[in-house]
Amino acid sequence: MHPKVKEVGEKIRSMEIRGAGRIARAAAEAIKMCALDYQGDLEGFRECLKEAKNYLISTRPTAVSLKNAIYYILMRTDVRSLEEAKRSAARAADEFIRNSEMALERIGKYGAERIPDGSTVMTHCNSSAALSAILTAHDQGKKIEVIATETRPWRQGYITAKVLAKEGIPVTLIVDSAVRHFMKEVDVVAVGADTIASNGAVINKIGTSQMALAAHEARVPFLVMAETYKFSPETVIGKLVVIEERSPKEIVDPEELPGVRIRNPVFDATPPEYVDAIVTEKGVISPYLAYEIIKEEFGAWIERWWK
Ligand code: RI2
Repeated sequence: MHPKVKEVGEKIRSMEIRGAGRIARAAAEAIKMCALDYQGDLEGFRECLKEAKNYLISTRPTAVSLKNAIYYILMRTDVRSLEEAKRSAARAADEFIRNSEMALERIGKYGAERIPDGSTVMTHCNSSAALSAILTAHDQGKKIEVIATETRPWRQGYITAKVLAKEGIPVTLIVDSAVRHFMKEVDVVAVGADTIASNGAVINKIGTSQMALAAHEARVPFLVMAETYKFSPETVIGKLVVIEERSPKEIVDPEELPGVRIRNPVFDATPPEYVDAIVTEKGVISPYLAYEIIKEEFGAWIERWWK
């Protein structure tokens, strides 16, 4: 396997590279390298890319962004000559990365509209898309405060809190179990997404669905910031989103608790009825429009999956 693919795959698996958008862009870059460096015939090229695809996808099973990024490239290599296929792969990878960065900017703009001046925003984990909206609102001169959850076991909330503090945004870090306690001080919740299913369910960092429940109870708007490549075409044909379970060692050393079963699911599903809106680069939509987005963005792919 191409060394870059191996390296990126290992970093994604170990979460050195993490975040649904970031892993997608890193995978696109790795596939590009793999394509450009390939020596051999067209058939071998396809095999090589397929091997890279299967390996990269296996590293994190939940975030569809990873799969969508790779398929975005592979779908564009269906050409007759090797040289053309290599060029198409490189072009598609660059295009995916550029579009993904532009999407983040757009989401920032649209999302900021939903963050009022003087408001307190609650966020979970570390989402570039949610941060884009919060930072844009701040840049627009809005006086906002943020409550960020720690996000056990990886504590990605520390990254979020540091970024916000560096920008001069007042930020309070809380433990995940304090979400409901603080919800009464919150005006809007903004989180990211790893995958959005065709029924509008949002799969995001474990704890997101509890936050959505608490927001629903307190009548606080619950917003999800997600690029359209976080929508899952596979869910249209009935596949269920696999929730990744990682090593219990990420929580505690099992030897400290003999006889105790420890489980570490890293994502959960928030049903659409708890989501007020999904902010995408194509606009702010109801979660119930997920199927439409999937059809528009991935119609051709769905056909392929059916075959
Ligand atoms: P952006 C992360 O997953 C979090 O669940 C976060 O909310 C989501 O990806 C989206 O992140 P992890 O890789 O794409 O930390 O918005 O497990 O950056």
